[in-house]
Amino acid sequence: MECSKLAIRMHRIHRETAPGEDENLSRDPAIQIANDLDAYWMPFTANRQFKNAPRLFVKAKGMHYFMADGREILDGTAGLWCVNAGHCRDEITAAVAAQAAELDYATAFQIGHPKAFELARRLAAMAPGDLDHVFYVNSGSEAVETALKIAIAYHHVRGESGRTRLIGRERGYHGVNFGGMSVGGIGNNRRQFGAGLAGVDHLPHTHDLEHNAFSRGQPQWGAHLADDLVRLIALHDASTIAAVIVEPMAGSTGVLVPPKGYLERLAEICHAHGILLIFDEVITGFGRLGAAFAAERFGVLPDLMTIAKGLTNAVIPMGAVLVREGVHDAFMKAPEATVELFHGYTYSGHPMACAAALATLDIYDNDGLFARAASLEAYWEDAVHRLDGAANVIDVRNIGIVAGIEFTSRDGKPGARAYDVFTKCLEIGALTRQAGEIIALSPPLIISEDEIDRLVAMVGEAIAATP
Ligand code: PXG
Repeated sequence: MECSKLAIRMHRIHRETAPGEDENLSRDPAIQIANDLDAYWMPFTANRQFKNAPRLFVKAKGMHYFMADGREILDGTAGLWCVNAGHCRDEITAAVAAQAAELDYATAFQIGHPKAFELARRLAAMAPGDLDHVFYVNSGSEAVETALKIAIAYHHVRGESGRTRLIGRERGYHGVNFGGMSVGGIGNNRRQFGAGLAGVDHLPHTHDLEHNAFSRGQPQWGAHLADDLVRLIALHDASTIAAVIVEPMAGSTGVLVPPKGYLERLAEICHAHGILLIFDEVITGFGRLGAAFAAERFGVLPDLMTIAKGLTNAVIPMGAVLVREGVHDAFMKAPEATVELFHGYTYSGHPMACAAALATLDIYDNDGLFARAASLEAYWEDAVHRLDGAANVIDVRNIGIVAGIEFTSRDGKPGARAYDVFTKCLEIGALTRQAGEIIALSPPLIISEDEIDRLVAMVGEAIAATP
């Protein structure tokens, strides 16, 4: 049965037919399999709420998804901040298909394959400063774990084994593995999982609507919040601190744009105390802020940078850590037969992922997508700020091709209003992303001005229809 029809029947059967109620349907094996919505435990999803009213994407092209019932949905979030070049690009599809036929898999341990080296060279050339070395992983979460391990190991190989402490930031998101969860600053992501890593502390977040509501681009207020690092250094002593990790712009907690001067100050304090600075650019990398990386846009060079998502246009999972020359070279002083870093994954530098990434980087280059994002930013900014006066909206903020729209909460139900706006948007025809009481927008960088207008109009209509 065609996928979309199957999905519609799944929905209907699940809602209307108890098991065994319909003899004809239960004899169809395809339906029996598809009818089992229970087996799939969905990530970051209210599973029972979803399964009572499933939403299924069955196809995508360019700026659009297509739902099981045939409706076209304008992708206002580039999937999950990752499909920066738009969906189902023929060049990537062809590269992945050719790679699957030529070299499906090769171990990355003690043996290489050409595309892994080629991609590393391309990424090093693209990255700012001397972020010239690339360690491959398969996701943003793995990139974060890897960066944290490299930071601690860096101090170890230099004889400063006492530097094991890690500093994150409140409202930071660094994936879901134990290191990333621990340095992350989201209560809900930590609550169920015990104490996490020992020796972790957090900077305060920079979100303050009293000072920064409705800012366009970087807010003026808040650079001084970086000075909290001085307090943490006084408390723990720099000799115990390995690294500070922040997202240059926090994405998943609702688009928290760094105040002017904040990242510069953070870098200055880190460097003065021998602490490595890690930028988690899983969301901000690959054009999202109108430059290859946020580090370039803000003119602040971290020691390590994590990337994923837009690296392959999300076609094949892949992440990486970009490492500065000096950090990498500290590992290269041991005898030649030494494995310098005892770390890696079965799928590090997977040939299919490398092929997808190379084809993706070609598209970014050929279509000039980062420059396109930069040139669209002013139009995007004006468009999203049309929502400034909308009902229950207490903030609209933006940078690059990203916007966050924040709502007042209904009594005792934080997040409920934004969730309703998200579902209403989908009904109307736009995919948005809910984060607490915020709706985040981050469309593919191929979006046209007309599509920006339509996206903002649909979000406006959804807000107006949401009590
Ligand atoms: N770092 C950052 C900054 C991220 O945004 C990760 C690490 C983890 O990446 P993986 O590939 O392991 O998921 C992310 C992921 C949201 C949302 O709602 C964002 C992410 C993941 C899930 C939801 O905005 N970003």
